[in-house]
Amino acid sequence: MGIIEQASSYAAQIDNLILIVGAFVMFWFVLAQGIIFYFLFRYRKKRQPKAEYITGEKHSETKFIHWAHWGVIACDLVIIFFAIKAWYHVKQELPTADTTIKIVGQQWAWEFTHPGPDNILDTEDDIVTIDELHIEVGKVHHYKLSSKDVLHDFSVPVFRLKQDAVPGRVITGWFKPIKTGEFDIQCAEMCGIGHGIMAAKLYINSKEDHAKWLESPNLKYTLYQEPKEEVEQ
Ligand SMILES: [Cu+2]
Repeated sequence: MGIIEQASSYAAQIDNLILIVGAFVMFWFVLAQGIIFYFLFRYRKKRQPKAEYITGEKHSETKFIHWAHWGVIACDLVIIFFAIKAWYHVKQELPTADTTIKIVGQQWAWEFTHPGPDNILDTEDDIVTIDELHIEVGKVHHYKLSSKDVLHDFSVPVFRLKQDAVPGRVITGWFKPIKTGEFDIQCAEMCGIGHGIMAAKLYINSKEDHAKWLESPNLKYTLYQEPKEEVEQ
């Protein structure tokens, strides 16, 4: 559904929630407009030349407000129920990780640390990239999100995922990509003059392609690394 593809396991759930809100809004909009136009037509001057003054205090009159009022509250309860369910699934639950990545936001780029072929972070074979994230389809990914400077927001529209990066904190979250392809990542929190161009690419690959990339990650940008001091024997 929708204009933007659904590429995570929970994308459909988020879309359905928005659909429920849209359906309720549409229902009340059509109903209210229908009543207005019905009255406009029914009590037009030709049929009702003399206007009546109604104070609107009788129960038979107030019920038109109260019924609609309770109806809207009932819709709210349904929305709140599904919203909490979605929130709990995306932000509170943490399915067991198949792999864990590190994401660091900074003015104005994203730095991704992939665990490399051994699938363990903070080891020699980690692959650090700038503005490109390479992941494998169908795997549950945990991410450890942090920021080097100011507030950023890690936003992946095809995942229906947004998570603030807060300086001084490491925030853990998860996603499970369900289709391969090349998608957008964008910072979604005003973070300075370069905020608008703080974008990155997400590459969701098949198992085979991802294994190939791990073997030879041809990187567009490489990080500057302090040259290792050679110890003379
Ligand atoms: Cu930003």
